[in-house]
Amino acid sequence: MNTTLSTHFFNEAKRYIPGGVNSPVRAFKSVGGNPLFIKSGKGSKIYDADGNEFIDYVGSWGPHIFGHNPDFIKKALAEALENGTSFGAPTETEVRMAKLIVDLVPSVEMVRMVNSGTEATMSAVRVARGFTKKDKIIKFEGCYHGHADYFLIKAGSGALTLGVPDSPGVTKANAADTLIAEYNNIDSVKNLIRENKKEIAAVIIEPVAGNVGVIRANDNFIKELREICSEEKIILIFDEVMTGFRVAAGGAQEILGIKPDLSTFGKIIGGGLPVGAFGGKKEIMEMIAPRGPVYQAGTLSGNPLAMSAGYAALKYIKDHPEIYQTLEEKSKYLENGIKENLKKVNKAFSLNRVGSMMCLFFTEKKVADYKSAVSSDTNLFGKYFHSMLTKGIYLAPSQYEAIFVSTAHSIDDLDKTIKVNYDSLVKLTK
Ligand code: KE4
Repeated sequence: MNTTLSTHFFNEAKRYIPGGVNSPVRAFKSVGGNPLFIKSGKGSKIYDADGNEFIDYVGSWGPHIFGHNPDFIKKALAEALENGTSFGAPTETEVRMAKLIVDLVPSVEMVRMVNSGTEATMSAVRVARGFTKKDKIIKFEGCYHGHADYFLIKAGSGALTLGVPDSPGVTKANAADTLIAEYNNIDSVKNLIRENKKEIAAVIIEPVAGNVGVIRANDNFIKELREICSEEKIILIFDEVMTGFRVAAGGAQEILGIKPDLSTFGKIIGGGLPVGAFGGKKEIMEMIAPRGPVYQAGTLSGNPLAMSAGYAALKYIKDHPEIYQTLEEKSKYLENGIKENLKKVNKAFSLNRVGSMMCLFFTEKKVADYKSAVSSDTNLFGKYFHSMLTKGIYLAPSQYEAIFVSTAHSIDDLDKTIKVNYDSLVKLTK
């Protein structure tokens, strides 16, 4: 595979940008080799600087549920651009967007738009602390909530991938207020609450973890977590930056049947542009400035271009709820194909899937928490990643990320992926 231009761009990028990338997980560090510089995308395909074509399962890490550059989002953006890019003043599109999010997610009574998932989770924790007048939070080992200081403790995603789940630069004082529980282990939560009586403002959780591979919260666990938070007056925050509008129109909270107090969103709600949001109970959200005393702000929050792309994406979801059935069928088809291949090569690697997000773990352990996830053979994953890549399948360059099926992936795409998966597994396991 010719990667001359990508290599040239990467060498140049490393002179001006730390690690040559603007987000660490893009650098291929854990899988080896150099990242490909992508030039364009359309539907299920992306094309790199050297003209190589790939079936893309990263989808910009989740936003592209309809595939790359769908015409209806392009059209919405073009129309918005005619009016200008940004005003730093309220616009009608923001009202339409807020109403649509409130309409699609029953637990959200009010919502504030921001520019990334990190801003959303960071702000949700701040308002939970302001509302409860308590300082500590509980997060779960392996969950990733963006790069705000108080989350970079036992974090997932790129932090886990690069082996820095606890980042330098996070002060001891900050870390002291973040308590770590074990995913799907309700006793670990009960112990922390007992040891920190009346000091815990919030529990933040990925209701389907997508940054330690893919792990679904067990029904009993998430139900008990909801009950404990209510009893202890702890704000339950569902971080749905990845799962929001991905696993269902109402997110993971719809499929789990649990109502959090606050939810955070990102990715899909921007239609490919930088958008995050946090929302939930009115009495909590009214704590936020200028309505209340908890400060939160952003120059480009609710940006008209981003709102037009995001609104087009969510409006399509509202008007076409059947896409989730389509995504389920396509994702099940891919899952079954890979499971058939694993049987043929006599390998019982774990494949976890929730809707159109999934992860093939290179471990034969059942993966239900951080410990079982990190038993995966990341070297073998790296070889698998490159075997798939050189045959035209672009996966997330990390064992601890999800891959995503979009409505744009055709059966031919899935059949090719299943075939290349088989050839790669044969090569790696003989
Ligand atoms: P951003 O600040 O990257 O928009 O969102 C942070 C975030 C928060 N919560 C969850 C559940 C998330 O998955 C993320 C970001 N996800 C990673 C991919 N696993 C972003 C990719 C990257 O860091 O480049």
